[in-house]
Amino acid sequence: MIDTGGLDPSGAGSEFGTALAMGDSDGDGYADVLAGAPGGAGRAYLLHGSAGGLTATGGVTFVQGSGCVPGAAEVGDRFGSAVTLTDLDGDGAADAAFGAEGENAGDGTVMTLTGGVGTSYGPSALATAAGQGIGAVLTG
Ligand SMILES: [Ca+2]
Ligand SMILES: [Ca+2]
Ligand SMILES: [Ca+2]
Repeated sequence: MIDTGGLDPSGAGSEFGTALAMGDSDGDGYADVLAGAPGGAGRAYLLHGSAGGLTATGGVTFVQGSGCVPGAAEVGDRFGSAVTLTDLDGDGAADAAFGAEGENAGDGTVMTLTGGVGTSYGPSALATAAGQGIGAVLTG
């Protein structure tokens, strides 16, 4: 049982845990867990590892349009449909990436956070057709 403290992923239909990824996001040597909850607009939670296991202390909730996450949270976006926690910029700390398979009426998008900067990749950036549901699956 993970203590998620005040992050409250338990709302009905949140689909918490649909996607899970592990990586060390802060370089402290303990693996952290990124969990997607794509129900509704969708969100994702970062829980930090510690000597005592996963903890909600210092946990972060990611929502589109909040902090450095690009876009706006809209029902059906399914932000968090897939997540990865891997080092995208080579600085030694894992970076979060999120799929939102329902973004823009099913076009989908992949968002990355590196160095506090969020970037969104949709069909035009990835040179794919519309309506493909980009971000349904991510591997990293
Ligand atoms: Ca860590
Ligand atoms: Ca959106
Ligand atoms: Ca990094």
